[in-house]
Amino acid sequence: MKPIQWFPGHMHKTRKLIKENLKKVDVIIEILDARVPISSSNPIIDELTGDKPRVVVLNKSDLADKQVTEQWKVYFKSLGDNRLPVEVSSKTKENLNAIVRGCQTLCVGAKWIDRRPVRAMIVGIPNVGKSTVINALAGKKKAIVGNKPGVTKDMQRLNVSDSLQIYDTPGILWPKFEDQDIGFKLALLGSIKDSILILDEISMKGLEYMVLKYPKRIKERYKIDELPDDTVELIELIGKKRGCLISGGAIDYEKAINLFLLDLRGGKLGKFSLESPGEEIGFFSDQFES
Ligand SMILES: Nc1nc2c(ncn2[C@@H]2O[C@H](COP(=O)(O)OP(=O)(O)O)[C@@H](O)[C@H]2O)c(=O)[nH]1
Ligand SMILES: [Mg+2]
Repeated sequence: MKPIQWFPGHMHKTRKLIKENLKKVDVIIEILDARVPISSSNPIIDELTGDKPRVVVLNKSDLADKQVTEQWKVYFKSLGDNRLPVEVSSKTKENLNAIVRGCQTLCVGAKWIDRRPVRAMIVGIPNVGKSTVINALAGKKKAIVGNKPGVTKDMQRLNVSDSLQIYDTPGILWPKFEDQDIGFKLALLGSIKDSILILDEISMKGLEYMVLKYPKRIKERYKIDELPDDTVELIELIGKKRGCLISGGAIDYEKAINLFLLDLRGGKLGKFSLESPGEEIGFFSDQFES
């Protein structure tokens, strides 16, 4: 995965294209990563779409904390009648039909509903699973996978069924930049490569978060009875248990933290979410303590 460069010119063009194309659709299908529904949202969608009905897709639910995803559904529902949150996994194809049903539900009563399919536009930042969703919905029909960073293309149209027609985002949408915490969470999940230089520090924060939310998993995975308060000490313990050593027998911290990161991303620590409704933002960007 190459890092994506966000040029103001492209962002401006995408914004304009979305605005134009919004007029042609009845519904927005907003794809979010269920583990980070706020951090994986794009800031212009709320601003541009107004009252347009929206299916809020909490995708990758196979990786997310089920209980937290439930809370997110309640949260998104509370934002208004024009939003319909659904929880899906486009990878395992679980509950995919909820997207199709959701589009229908949001258009009940429309005067054209018996005459033509619902037209929906799929939007979302890179790596939330747009292509996987489109392909899964398309079944054997052909759809395009993969992003070409910075390239704005015409909308791709796809007939999912007699009742639903979907269009792909006309351009690449960017994550929220204003908050460092957001970039850190996306980097931890491997969804952006921008913050790679401080990935070790971000991983430490990730470990701290896991200890806070899912202490049992850490204990079980690394066979540690009592978790130390200090994260550096914990890394040391993990390194010791897993034989992450440099010559002379000292702990290889980098190797140990990387092991944790691979475990986290590889699902070895179970399903987890990195944000919950009402939780204060700032945990991940908090000053890294040494
Ligand atoms: N576990 C899991 N992985 C997913 C899911 N949806 C997409 N992915 C993975 O996330 C990555 C990005 O997906 P992609 O469809 O290319 O995202 P896009 O950039 O939004 O089009 C790929 O490695 C997918 O296999 C899902 O529901 N569950
Ligand atoms: Mg894609």
